[in-house]
Amino acid sequence: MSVPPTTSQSGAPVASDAHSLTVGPDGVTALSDRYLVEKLAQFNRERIPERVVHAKGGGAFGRFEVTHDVSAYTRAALFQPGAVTEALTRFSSVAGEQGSPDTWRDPRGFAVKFYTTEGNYDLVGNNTPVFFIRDGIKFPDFIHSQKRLPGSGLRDADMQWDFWTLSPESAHQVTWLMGDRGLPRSWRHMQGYGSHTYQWINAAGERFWVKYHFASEQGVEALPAAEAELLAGSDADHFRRDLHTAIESGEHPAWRLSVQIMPYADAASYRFNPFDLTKVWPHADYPLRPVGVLTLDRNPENFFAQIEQATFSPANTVPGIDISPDKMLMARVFSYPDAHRYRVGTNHAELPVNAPHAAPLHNYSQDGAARHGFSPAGAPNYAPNSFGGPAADAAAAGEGSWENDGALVRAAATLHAEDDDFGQAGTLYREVYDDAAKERLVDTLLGQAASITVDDIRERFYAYWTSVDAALGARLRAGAPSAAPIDPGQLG
Ligand code: HDE
Repeated sequence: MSVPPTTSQSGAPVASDAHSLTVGPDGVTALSDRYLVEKLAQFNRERIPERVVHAKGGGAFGRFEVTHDVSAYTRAALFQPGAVTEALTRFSSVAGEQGSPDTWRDPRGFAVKFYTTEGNYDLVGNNTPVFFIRDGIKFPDFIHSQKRLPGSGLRDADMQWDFWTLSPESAHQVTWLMGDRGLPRSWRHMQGYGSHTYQWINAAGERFWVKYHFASEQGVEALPAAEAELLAGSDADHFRRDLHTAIESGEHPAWRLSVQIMPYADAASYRFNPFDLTKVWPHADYPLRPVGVLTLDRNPENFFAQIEQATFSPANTVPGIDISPDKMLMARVFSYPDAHRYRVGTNHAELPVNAPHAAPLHNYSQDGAARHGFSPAGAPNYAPNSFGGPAADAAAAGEGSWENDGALVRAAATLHAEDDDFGQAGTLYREVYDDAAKERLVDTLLGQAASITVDDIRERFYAYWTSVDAALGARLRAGAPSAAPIDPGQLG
């Protein structure tokens, strides 16, 4: 079979991929062997910084199809009746590094990039509807406590539970994490959530608060802890393989997107702080309304170019969608573009996977490392100008807004009638977890208790779970590990 000649990166055919250029067959290697130097130098630079969280993941392309009319609540083009929008979704774990096992207990990232006709919209959520903290200023500390001890470089249960038991707002999410959602059977068998409250703005400029829910059409299934442990050793890429194989074989995973919609004025008096990321809005208060279906039907052609270099940001909103006064979300819209500039580069948004696919680009951004896009010669690179350059247009931008007043303070958010740190965690345990799920939670927590070595922290661990549910706390304390960790099988 005739094949093209191998070339250098500048396109010139090369003489050999097997022999360096030497003085005689046994002599010194010539530094002038440009191809040898180019090949080794490129190899040294193949890795970019991994994501500091959500480093391990995988993803696929597909489309989002609107199935129900929500135009009364948002003018966003991608949510209009009949709209079909190309999408990219990346799933991930949180604390593990790039090579870590997919099946470690962890929340999973569920990040969707919609290539809409009004620009790219990124909905960067998880497989749980809440989060561990409610103020972004705690995020680096939280992640430090979940990763590795600075001295030994080892992960450490004392550190994890020290942080969690000193941060009671974490209880709801930790109850999700230590339950079945912390070990999904695969990325296909888990839900997705926007988690935060976002703002929708309709064509008349009316504002609404919304929460996003992606319901897996494959069903929601958990991976038994013992099986997860075996897979962690036998197939670290189990979830990545599962998704790739399913799509290759024509089994296209899908999720039904629904939203909860809260009238703008309800926020002030709602029984929970609607912008507190550690809380859900009970569906009885604001029922789910169907919007459309996300289907993944195309594997990446190149994992590094299309998944490793993909940059998802909550800052990427489109007309008719905006953020909300959720302290975590307001921190994220700064942090993500900052992470992208550091990890991928100043012009990360120019890469094909991150550039708009269905919307025109008109702005005065220019230059920067590895820049390759530019405006036509003679086009102005400043505004305002009298040479026909683009002009900002508030009506086209369709931005949201909310009222704010008061002195600058550093303080906890205003408590609403039923705000507390353990109530919704207790409801999740008592009313959502069935008996089998409760047993699996107890199993997991006894294992966690057995790995805590500092008595004070273990005591706080029991108090934390007693605050979630008194019977659960008593159960854990009674099952308190002896010197030798309890074998979950002894739960009886
Ligand atoms: Fe992230 N998060 N995050 N996070 N996050 C990142 O962005 C951050 C948070 C989530 O597949 C980083 O590009 C801050 C909540 C996903 O590429 C970083 C805070 C939720 C992904 C970052 C949070 C998420 C990330 C790392 C507290 C669910 C992977 C590299 C205010 C609602 C997206 C990067 C992908 C990635 C910052 C909390 C989900 C460091 C500061 C809450 C799914 O910028």
